[in-house]
Amino acid sequence: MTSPELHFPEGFLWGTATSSHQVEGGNVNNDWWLWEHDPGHIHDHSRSGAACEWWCGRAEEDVALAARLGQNAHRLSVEWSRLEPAFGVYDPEAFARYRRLFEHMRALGVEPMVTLHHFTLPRWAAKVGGWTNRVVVQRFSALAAQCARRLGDLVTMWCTINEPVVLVYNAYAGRQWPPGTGRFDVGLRALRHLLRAHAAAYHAIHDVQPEAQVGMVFNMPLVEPARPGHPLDRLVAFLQDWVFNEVKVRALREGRLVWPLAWPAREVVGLREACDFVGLNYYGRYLVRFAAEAPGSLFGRHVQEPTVRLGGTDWGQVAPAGLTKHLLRLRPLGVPLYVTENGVCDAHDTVRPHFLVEHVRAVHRAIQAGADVRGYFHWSLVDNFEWAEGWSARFGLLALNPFTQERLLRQSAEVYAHICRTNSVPADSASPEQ
Ligand code: IFM
Repeated sequence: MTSPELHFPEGFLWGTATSSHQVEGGNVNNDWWLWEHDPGHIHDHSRSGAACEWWCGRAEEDVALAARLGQNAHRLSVEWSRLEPAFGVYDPEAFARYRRLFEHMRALGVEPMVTLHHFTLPRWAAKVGGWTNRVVVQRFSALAAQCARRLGDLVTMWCTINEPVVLVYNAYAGRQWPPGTGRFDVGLRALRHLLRAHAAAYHAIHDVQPEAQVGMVFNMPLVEPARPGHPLDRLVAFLQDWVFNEVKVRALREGRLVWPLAWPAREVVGLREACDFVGLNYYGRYLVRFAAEAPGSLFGRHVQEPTVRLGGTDWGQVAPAGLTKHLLRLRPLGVPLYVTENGVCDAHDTVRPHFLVEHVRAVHRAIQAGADVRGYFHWSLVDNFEWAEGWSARFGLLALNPFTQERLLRQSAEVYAHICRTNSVPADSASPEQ
């Protein structure tokens, strides 16, 4: 007996997500390229190198395969260091390359959702202090206007900034990503500028392309106390949830940065109601335990449940209910929602098929409960360069050998294809037929 299907609204977008530096290859003119070439920054000592060779032509092949697998959308990013290789100088060839790709996608029936900033900065922008410098905010909004002008006939959905808090946490407050400043105050300044940059880009795009849909993308882990009855675990879980999640939700709603305790709120110029949709990146849950010796992580340590730990890194735990919960938390913003990333690091595809089905069901539950979710993008289409983890973290529906560029379909690619083609997922725990 086949199980009943949970159907999604007509026109729902089913896709995968990637970002320029992680797949294009040869992005020599950005801050990450320099960072990777400094020993000690990438845990497995690998480099992005040729990545998935998207820039030199494989993007078209991979997107065509995605279309054959039933996907009708793809989220990708444009590389700022290619479009504006020197301060104020745009490269028409780079715009033309993206035009060719977006035309190809449209011809295949694959809707492009395009991110303008996904972690990387041109070297010239990094040199002047990156997101700590207001000039970079102005240049970003100028870039957004250029993109709308030169690509707006092919792209109607723009994501301005990907995961601002993750970026600030790793790059400015922390030392894991460039520039590796390691200062909380600098992190706060960078965060304010990133939100300003979003607002400025939002208005700049709308000036050129009034019908565009412009949103921001947030990574929102589910943060819960490791010992639910323990007051200090509850306090640190509350604080971490605020810093990672609540601050962004409030920023969009109120147009200002609101912190817990007695920290003063700060207005962000132009931010209020400057969002046509919100993108949610959801990977899992962190259980947090009070740790007096960890002020840098707000006195909380993440506790891993060994049964679901994949690989050596702290990816959070498989917890689809958190996806429903966060979609419903974003619902009062009153704008359409997209799951712009959701995935699992799983080279052997042992967890991913089940993970995928359970998270898609979690999206369905959110829709049933009233959230206006318009699409789901799995991270990622193909294994790619995973920042400080290098090539050791594998998120793709397609397994990639970066030395030979050979791609192999993982089983989860077929599982997802069934969901995309039928616009539905089975209601019970049986996996979709392949
Ligand atoms: O690979 C990253 C992506 O660039 C941003 N969101 C999380 C993914 C997996 O870590």
